[in-house]
Amino acid sequence: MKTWGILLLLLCLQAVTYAVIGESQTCPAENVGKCDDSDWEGEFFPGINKIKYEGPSSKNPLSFKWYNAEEEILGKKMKDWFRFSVAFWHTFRGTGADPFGAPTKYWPWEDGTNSLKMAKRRMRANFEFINKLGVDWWCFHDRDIAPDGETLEEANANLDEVVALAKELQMQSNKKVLWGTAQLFMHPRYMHGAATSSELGVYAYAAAQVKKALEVTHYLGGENYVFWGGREGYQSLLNTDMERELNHLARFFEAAVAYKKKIGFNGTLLIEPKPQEPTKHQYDWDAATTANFLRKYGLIGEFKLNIECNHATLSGHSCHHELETARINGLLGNIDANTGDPQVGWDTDQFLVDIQEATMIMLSVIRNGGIAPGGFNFDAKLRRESTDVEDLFIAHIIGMDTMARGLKNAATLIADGTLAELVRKRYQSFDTEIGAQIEAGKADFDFLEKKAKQWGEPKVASAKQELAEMILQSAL
Ligand code: XLS
Ligand code: NI
Ligand code: NI
Repeated sequence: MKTWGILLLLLCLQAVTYAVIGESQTCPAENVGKCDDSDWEGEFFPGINKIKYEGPSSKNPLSFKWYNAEEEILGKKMKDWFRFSVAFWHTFRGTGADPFGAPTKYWPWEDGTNSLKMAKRRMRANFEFINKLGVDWWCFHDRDIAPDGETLEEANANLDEVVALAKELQMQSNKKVLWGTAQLFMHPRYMHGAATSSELGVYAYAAAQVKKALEVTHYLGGENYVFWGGREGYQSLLNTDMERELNHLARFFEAAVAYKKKIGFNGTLLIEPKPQEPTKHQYDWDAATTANFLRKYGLIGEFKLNIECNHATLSGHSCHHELETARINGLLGNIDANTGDPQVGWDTDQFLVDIQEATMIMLSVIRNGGIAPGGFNFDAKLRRESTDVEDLFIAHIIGMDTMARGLKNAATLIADGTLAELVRKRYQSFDTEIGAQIEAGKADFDFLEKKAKQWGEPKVASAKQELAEMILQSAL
């Protein structure tokens, strides 16, 4: 009763706020005139220069303390280890709105509309942003960068117009698309899912949308294409034919592979696991579930995985676990670099600032020999309460600095070798003739029983977990 009362109050408050603020984003006083000027093409971030590396002692928030793009670590430049990318949907479409509150961010270039003119201006802002930040890549959904249409034809025409500008800006700046994707979760038609919708027409519409998104990603020279099945799952098994939905999903992916080949798109197709949210249960639950799905349907050679750290923890794993699962299955394709909050149970999409977590992530990436043609996409957003334009830069800078520290620490650990030696020692009983026989699949149960009787009770050594933790800390 009490909870309902509070909820009702919050909903009323929200309604009032919307009514007061109206269509939310307006042009701030100091920019009036500028915002409605259709020719206004920036500068969007006046007063912010190109972000430079100033070293760990710098107190300048608009500088890198650890990320030094050209510095070589383990034979590769930092920028090539990471291939950092800005996520258009968070950085340029994130408003700070949440289920209880109206938008909090009013970027000076926004005019409060979702017009084509606005879409183009935002695209210019994106390029100025990545240029100043010194990031070479960006990622997008079709519907973030261009307004939807009344019809598929209209939506495609809108997309073409914005993509043409993006192509021009890419050529001027030498920036590239890390991955593109189709937004198959926002529109009400996708309420039952896209490829797993119970409605045939929705399946077809989703196919048409992915077809177009693959084309534009290819046109923009994208190196990957992502499938995140936000609504490919269920709310109740009572009304769901799970087997049929999974079969449909596999057919959808097969058709995407065929179309990719047809248009000569050589980018990697990536599936991004997530256990739930917005559905109660999402089919691409985690890396292992997705790998099993790909194997069952004979798609394993055609896809890799895009591991998102916040999704990893939502599925009850660490990011390191998901990366290792992907890596040992030959499926590590890309990282959506973000993190959750240990006290909050949803996808908070925060910038990753935990140095220990970053170190573990980089251990996986180094073991994988890097991550190209994938990269590190900042699928992360400012907190609702962070509302200054410079916060957009600061958030990405700390995200990049944290990963750089992770890389340096992981390189230190590898050069030091103590941790690897601890692990090697744990398994050394298998570095024997009989161990080799077992690992080669040449030891049957009769043989092993004979050995067990001959050897008697085995001696079992300590796992040395605290020592391993001590070694890790010495590198941070
Ligand atoms: C949502 C996902 C989404 C994908 C792209 O949780 O992380 O942002 O990365 O559709
Ligand atoms: Ni993501
Ligand atoms: Ni996410």
